[in-house]
Amino acid sequence: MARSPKSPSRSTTSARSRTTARPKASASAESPSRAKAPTRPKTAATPGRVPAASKQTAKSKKITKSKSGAAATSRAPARAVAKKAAVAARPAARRPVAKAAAPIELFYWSTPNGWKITIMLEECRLPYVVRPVNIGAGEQFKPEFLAIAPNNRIPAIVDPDGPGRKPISVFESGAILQYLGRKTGKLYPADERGRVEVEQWLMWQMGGLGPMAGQAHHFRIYAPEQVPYAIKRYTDECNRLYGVMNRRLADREFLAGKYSIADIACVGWASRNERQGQDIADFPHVKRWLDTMLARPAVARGMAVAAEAAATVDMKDPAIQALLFGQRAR
Ligand SMILES: N[C@@H](CCC(=O)N[C@@H](CS)C(=O)NCC(=O)O)C(=O)O
Repeated sequence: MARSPKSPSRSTTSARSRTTARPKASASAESPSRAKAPTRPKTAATPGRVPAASKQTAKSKKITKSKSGAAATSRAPARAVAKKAAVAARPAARRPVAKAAAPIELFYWSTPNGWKITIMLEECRLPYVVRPVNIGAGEQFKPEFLAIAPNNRIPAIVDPDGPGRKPISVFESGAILQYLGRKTGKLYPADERGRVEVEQWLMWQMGGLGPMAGQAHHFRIYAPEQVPYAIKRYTDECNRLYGVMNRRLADREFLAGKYSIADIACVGWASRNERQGQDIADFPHVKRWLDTMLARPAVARGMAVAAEAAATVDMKDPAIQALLFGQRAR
């Protein structure tokens, strides 16, 4: 589906700041441990599009390779300089205007599933605009949101510059991470072995850590009645999953070896380990990984997006609980 619905919520949060103003320091997506100056995402990463700049570079390189004389290699830069000077000499109104990439629309609420996407967008330096979907006010049931997210759950995105340079919408956080990874070529390896490593841990989060931690939060914190069996069941299952993660991280820095979308999928849920009844000191490798993750500027920025709005929703309010916890087929 390629429709871009109007925002379910009236307010758009930090659209301008998300697409323009950016904090200065950031670690790059490819090199997790080194902080780099921020770079705008390269449009070359967009499928089907070769930006003018890279076409020119490729052409210049071809000339250099196909002709061996020094004169031949130096003519191309000279021509480029002359062309640049001619363009600069034109009146501003006649200069070609660089087309900025249209921002991705992110249908979002500040939760561990929503953070996966803000973190990925921040890591990839992709321009985006936040469309808040207040799940405490029932905005996830608005027809315009359901048109792109039929499961009435955030997050979802609309990318105006999708495959074939046409808009595309994507729901389910794992599918969105994979889409953005393929689109940018970042944090999701293209080779089959690397991809399988990432996908195993991404699916482990989607089918294991996320749902089990969600149930632990529900029965430990939100459920209107205490159900000891359910509390024990989901606290134990989380404990087992943290054990799996701890063993995995004992001999590698990140879940799939290198930093990837699998780590991004897990960090929000793992950051809430106390709410799941876990003592992180029991899982020293998870703790080391979590500290590394939370120290990444893009992770901190992603988890901070529209946090104030979500904090105003009282999850213990019976009306909100009825809306969120009493859902049946519609
Ligand atoms: N499997 C989905 C789960 C998304 C999900 O559970 N989103 C919650 C917020 S964390 C939501 O939108 N809840 C709204 C509701 O329960 O109606 C994904 O990973 O995208």
